Amino acid sequence: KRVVVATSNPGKVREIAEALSGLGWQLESLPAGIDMPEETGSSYEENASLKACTIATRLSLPALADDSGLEVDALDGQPGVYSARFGNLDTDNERNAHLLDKLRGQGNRRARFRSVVILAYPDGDIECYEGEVAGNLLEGPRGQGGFGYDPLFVPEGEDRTLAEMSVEEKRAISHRGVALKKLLEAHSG
Ligand code: ITT
Repeated sequence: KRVVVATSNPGKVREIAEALSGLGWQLESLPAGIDMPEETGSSYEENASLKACTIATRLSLPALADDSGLEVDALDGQPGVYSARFGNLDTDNERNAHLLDKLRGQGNRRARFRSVVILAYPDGDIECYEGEVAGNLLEGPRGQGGFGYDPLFVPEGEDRTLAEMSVEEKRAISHRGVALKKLLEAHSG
């Protein structure tokens, strides 16, 4: 079946395509001229549903969206749903530097990524899947893979950052990988 991947983030497109390759769905990116809606919700679930439902209705096709973020214990869970605009900064590098600044001298480096994936249908039906991964934040970036805060984040039980892993390795343990595995299982067999 045809499914639109409703995201403007190329890193998410890559990870979703890899994780769902076994389903045999025809995953399509957003057509030119179709913009993502503004994220006005206050939770991952609200924002994922807003993104998936808006695009599904607009294109009359099933649409898959992810809303995700990084929750840092020492910052009381920030940046959370505001991870994409942390510090009002425009690039991953600037946001990573800002996060390191905020955590300078902080011994508690615990954090987790959370993802809510929603598959919405034009008739209004939705399916919702969640995943999370706990870990620790380094004091400087390592690795070139992934996107966002990946170069700073070492998952629990690992010694490499998510940015030092392949797309397959990241999928096996990441918040988004966990959520997408649930979707995959719900649609296999
Ligand atoms: P779309 O809304 O168009 O999908 P976005 O990047 O704005 O793209 P979000 O609103 O869900 O997506 O923001 C999520 C932000 O959280 C993202 O920009 C990163 O800064 C961070 N993030 C989420 N998942 C991540 C991951 O797997 N690795 C690193 N950072 C991640």
